[in-house]
Amino acid sequence: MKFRILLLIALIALAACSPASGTLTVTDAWARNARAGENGAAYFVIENGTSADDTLLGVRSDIASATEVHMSMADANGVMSMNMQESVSVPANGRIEFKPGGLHVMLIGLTQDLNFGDTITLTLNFERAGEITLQVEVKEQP
Ligand SMILES: [Cu+2]
Repeated sequence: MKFRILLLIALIALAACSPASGTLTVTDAWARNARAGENGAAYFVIENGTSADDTLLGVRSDIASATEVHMSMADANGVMSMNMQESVSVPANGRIEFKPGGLHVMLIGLTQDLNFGDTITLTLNFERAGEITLQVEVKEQP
């Protein structure tokens, strides 16, 4: 009997510890190296572990004059262009990958150099999950 109670407690503890269960998480963040005055770019993966749709409403940083969400796309001639995204939908139990050639955070007019090994702070604002602050390392594309 005592053993059974302990087992039950252990199971409850395990359930409570399991990570991304029922939450929205942002992982695998990295940023390109760039010089002050240039534009930088940052990438990450959003995983919505909840059963409700969410929306990324915007991103903030304090190291660029403007921080925007862009989508890169190629036209029929293979010429790449970028469109600013007012928001990005993150479906329930869905995964949105920001990566080179696709969605990215554009750091427009960097106010400082971004050197390999540096860490920058990005704040993502979600409709449901609220604000998520990320420490983003400047590094080679993983
Ligand atoms: Cu861009």
